[in-house]
Amino acid sequence: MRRIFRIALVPLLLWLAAGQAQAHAMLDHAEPRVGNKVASPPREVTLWFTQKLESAFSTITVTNGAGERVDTGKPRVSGNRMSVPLRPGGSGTYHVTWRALSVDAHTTDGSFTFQVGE
Ligand SMILES: [Cu+2]
Repeated sequence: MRRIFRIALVPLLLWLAAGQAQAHAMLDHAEPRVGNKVASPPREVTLWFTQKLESAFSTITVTNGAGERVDTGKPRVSGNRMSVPLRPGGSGTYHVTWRALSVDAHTTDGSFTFQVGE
């Protein structure tokens, strides 16, 4: 009895672990694109994820070349997309830091940069 239970349990746990890993909201792509250069300061930053997001607790912080915050606060979440408006921040290296709570209640975070040139 105990042995049968063990045989059944191991594949079940592996299957659960694989399912959970796939369910995390990872960054799929962004606009402006990760590492790219754009000519003028963007009016917003939009991120697309591999999973739908919960709007509460999902955040985007953007700083400009001078290290000043240029995001205007709470991001808009729609399905697997999250975006935040920016105020004018001039040229330089922009840093985007994001934190995402996916609908399966797992949190992921990350950061990337893009360049704004004249
Ligand atoms: Cu997950």
